[in-house]
Amino acid sequence: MNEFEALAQAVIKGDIKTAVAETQRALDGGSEAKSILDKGLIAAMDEVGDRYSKGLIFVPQMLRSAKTMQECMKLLQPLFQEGDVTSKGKVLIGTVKGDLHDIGKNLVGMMMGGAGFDITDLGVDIPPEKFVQKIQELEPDIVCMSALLSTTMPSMSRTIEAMQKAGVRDKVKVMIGGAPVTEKYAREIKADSYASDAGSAVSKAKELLGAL
Ligand code: B1M
Repeated sequence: MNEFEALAQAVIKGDIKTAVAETQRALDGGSEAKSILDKGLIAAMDEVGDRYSKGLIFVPQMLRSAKTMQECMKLLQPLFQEGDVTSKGKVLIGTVKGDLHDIGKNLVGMMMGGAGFDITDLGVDIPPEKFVQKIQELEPDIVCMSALLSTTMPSMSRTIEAMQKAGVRDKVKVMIGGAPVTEKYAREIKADSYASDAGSAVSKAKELLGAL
């Protein structure tokens, strides 16, 4: 039981009103946004995933919890803004083809945006050719890909191959992440970097661009 137990329970139940009120209460009580996120919201989504795996809940309940978390994140978003907001580089981000999970991707985009990167978010279920088209159009410094399903991870590899074919692979850095993704997988598919969470996505992006 931690200080965000009531918040976590509200997210698990998909009770938006209580969850938003608990998030506000935690902020008013002086809790840090990062602790609320990690110990309250993300911990709750892990529990939701466990309950789904055990057959205790089904997709509609997962969806409701996701919506609840997203509403709470709206309150936290302004607090992830870093002081120095001079542009650190252009980032293109999206969840790969076949995958509809966007909470982690949104969190990565939110934190990178807060740290001064210009973010273009392509959304979810993004096919390789769409990534390529947007790279040609926007000339980003970094392309971030998210996947939450082991079945959609190969879309990351296919996107890198499509970038190679189109002659744009060497023009951008590629960073990948998402729950089933690993450092080893990033090396296998020749991505430039892997980030396990949104905070490290920011520091890895800064490293990639030498903007530390
Ligand atoms: Co889905 N789902 N889901 N789901 N879902 C998981 C991922 C699962 C692990 C649940 C489980 O079985 N325990 C499982 C995947 C198993 C696997 O393949 N390994 C699963 C499944 C099976 C499915 C469906 C197939 C279920 C079905 O229909 N039968 C289906 C697939 C739909 C599809 O995508 N085609 C499905 C659907 C859904 C919902 C739509 C209902 C909903 C998503 C709603 C939404 O995103 N708007 C949903 C949810 C909510 C989950 C869980 C419960 C929570 C995901 C989440 O938002 N976590 C999830 C279980 C879990 O993860 N514990 C589960 C919170 C979020 C902050 O964490 O996204 O991991 P995460 O992001 C992290 C890091 O991974 C990293 O940073 C973030 C934190 O700082 N990160 C990056 C993420 N992207 C990054 C990109 C980067 C860097 C870091 O770029 C550089």
